[in-house]
Amino acid sequence: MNYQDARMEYEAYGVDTEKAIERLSSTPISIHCWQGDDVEGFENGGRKPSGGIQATGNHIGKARTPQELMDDFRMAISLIPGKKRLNLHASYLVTDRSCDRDCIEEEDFEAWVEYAVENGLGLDFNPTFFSHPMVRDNLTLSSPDREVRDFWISHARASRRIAAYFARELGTYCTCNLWIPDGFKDAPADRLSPRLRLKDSLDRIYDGKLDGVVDCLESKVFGIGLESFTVGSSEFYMGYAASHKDLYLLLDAGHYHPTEHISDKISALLCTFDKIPLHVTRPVRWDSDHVVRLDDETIEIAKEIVRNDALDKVLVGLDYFDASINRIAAWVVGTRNMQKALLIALLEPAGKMRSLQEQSDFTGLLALSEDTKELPWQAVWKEYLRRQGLDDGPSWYGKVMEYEKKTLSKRG
Ligand code: RNT
Ligand code: ZN
Repeated sequence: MNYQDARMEYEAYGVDTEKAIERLSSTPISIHCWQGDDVEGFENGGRKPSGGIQATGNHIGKARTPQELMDDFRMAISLIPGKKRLNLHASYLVTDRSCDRDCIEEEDFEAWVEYAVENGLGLDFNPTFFSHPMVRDNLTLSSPDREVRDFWISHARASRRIAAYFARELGTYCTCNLWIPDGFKDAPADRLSPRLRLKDSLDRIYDGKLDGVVDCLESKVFGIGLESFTVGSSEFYMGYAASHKDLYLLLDAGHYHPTEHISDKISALLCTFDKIPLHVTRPVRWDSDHVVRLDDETIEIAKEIVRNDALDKVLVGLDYFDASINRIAAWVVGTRNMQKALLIALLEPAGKMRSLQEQSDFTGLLALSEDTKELPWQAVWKEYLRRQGLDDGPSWYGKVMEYEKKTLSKRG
């Protein structure tokens, strides 16, 4: 179907496709750097992820150096429409200094600022609390060992300063997201003490607002090897964030019980918070971090953002790492799927649906929701790609395969 016909079909439902395209193009997606190298980072030539997370698979062409990761990411974003941000971890520093995580500085990330400017990207940031010898007995900020806690507090504080530096240099906000693996494999005897220690550590980390930094806390339900208890649970961080100014709860789609969905949590948090950072990912049976598909939950997340007029409040970030497939394709497919979900949501006759609900006309609501599934959003998507200077067909995949053949396959 051509775009003009699609536009008219939507008009009959009171939906303006031009507005939808416009809004989609101005909505940034924060793309995670760590899909490119299986979350290894650049310290000591890269460290396999630990701390309850795992990248499985061994597809050729993992990025091994900052240059390779930068090249691969540039390739990926050349095939992704719209506004993009790059989400970095502290372990991706680019430096000749020998500095441990408690001493990282702005200069260790200068190369990324240059890269961001060159490629028109905003930056987001994460302190890295995993894959490091100072993670003792799977504990960091909640460790009973004061030396361990102090080390990680210094790391978090240094990370916030780097986030402020990114915000300053790039003239856009920078999220600084704290996720720690802390937990126990088997049932603990004392759940409270580690949580009180974590609370105390957070008090020492967040001792004042930094310009441009959006401080986030990411909760989790369990990790591999840490199945019985997670110190930083949802309730823990929600209570902490809600009772502190300028702190936000980050929702990761893989960090809840399998029948719980973050799409339902967005409106709940909107009642209290003016920002909601997300990690959109796809849990398959557990927090497996599969590439985001255009599935029901991803669409529902997008609808909850759009219906509640929260495109400026919900900060959409991605978080997955599949090492078993071409990593550039993983970036392109997952990011485009998030964008397609947002487009589908932007094309919903939301006002009409809301008023049917308010009138308790649930038959009408069911009929309209199902009828709108027949509307030609794909024609609008293709038009969007063309306007963004991209092919509207599957040719992107050929380009990725060519890059794999020419570049990725030469890597050892
Ligand atoms: C882990 C969290 C966390 C990490 C990244 C690498 O379960 O989801 O966000 O995936 O920080
Ligand atoms: Zn996450």
